Amino acid sequence: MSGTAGETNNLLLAITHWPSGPWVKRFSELLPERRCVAERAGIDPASIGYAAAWKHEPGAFAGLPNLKAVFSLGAGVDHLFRDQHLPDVPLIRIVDPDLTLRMGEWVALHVLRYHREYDRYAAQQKQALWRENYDQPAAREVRVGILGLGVLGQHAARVLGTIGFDLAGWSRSPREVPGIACFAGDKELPAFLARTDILVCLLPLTPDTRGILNRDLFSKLARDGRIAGPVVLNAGRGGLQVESDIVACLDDGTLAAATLDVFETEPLSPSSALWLHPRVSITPHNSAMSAPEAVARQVAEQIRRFEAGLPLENLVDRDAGY
Ligand code: NDP
Ligand code: OXD
Repeated sequence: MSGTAGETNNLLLAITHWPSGPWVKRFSELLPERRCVAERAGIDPASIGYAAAWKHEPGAFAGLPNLKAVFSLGAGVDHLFRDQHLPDVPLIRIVDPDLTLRMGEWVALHVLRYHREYDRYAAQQKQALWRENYDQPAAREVRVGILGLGVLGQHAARVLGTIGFDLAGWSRSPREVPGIACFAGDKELPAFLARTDILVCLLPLTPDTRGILNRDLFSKLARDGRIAGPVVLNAGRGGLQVESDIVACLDDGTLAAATLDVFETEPLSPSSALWLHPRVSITPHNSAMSAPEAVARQVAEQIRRFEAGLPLENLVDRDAGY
């Protein structure tokens, strides 16, 4: 068995849904003095000091007596909490400029798509039809509301603010962000929704936010906007949305369109009505991929900081669930 009793700082990579090979390779380059393994077999459990996880098998960290921290390889941590046996060690999430920039691109792409009526012109092109729309709103006339004013929400707001959109954001605790009308908590949610034409969801999935994107919420979005009707974008988590409500609200006009990157069940079933719905756009949970190159560096730096006696950063609040 590798890993002698004296070693306690090896790294276990507990990854499903993504290929683990690139992660093992990158971590081994960054942390050459220790073993970085994707399997527990053949390694002394007492030699594992850290774990890095993406949708790990529940129980994967049980029986690791020297485990000091678990790192999520993504910004979201709901996947960690599916494990009832999650050890009582610090949980750390990813805050990474590479990931944040990618999300900003995705949000800008899809907000602009609705604002600039991309689908109308794509349909016209198919008919060789030259028809200008002389009633195009300016970005400042379109109200974008961002659910979740954290790292990703605030960056998306900065990108959209540069384009000129009229911005609002909603968070759990009150925030002040220049250039954004800020709303917080359940009490202020209706006022936020009432001034939102394009809703961008960048919330974490927690017991408080599960199913929040439902008919009741959609029915409170603005209906007096300069675009064709309320639009929803969700790149937070699939568990935030009620997919049957999205389809029904699109069909009865409560929503004009939806762009979804995340789904109640992933991969999205081939039989889902969302795939072929004419007003739904789908991306396969890749709005902001975790690139091993960038994300592994973050984790390796944190391990080195921790071993040098410095505090861990981007700690997860277990009570809040994010
Ligand atoms: P942060 O923790 O930085 O921000 C979360 C925001 O959501 C905060 O503003 C927080 O409020 C708010 N929030 C949390 N709970 C509530 C609530 N009950 N009511 C109102 N607001 C709430 O997270 P990130 O911005 O880094 O990431 C957000 C999520 O994006 C991740 O959790 C993940 O699920 C998803 N994600 C998706 C990716 C993809 O590829 N699709 C990629 C990366 C992330 P407060 O400010 O008060 O704390
Ligand atoms: C994340 C994700 O949480 O990719 O980082 O979904």
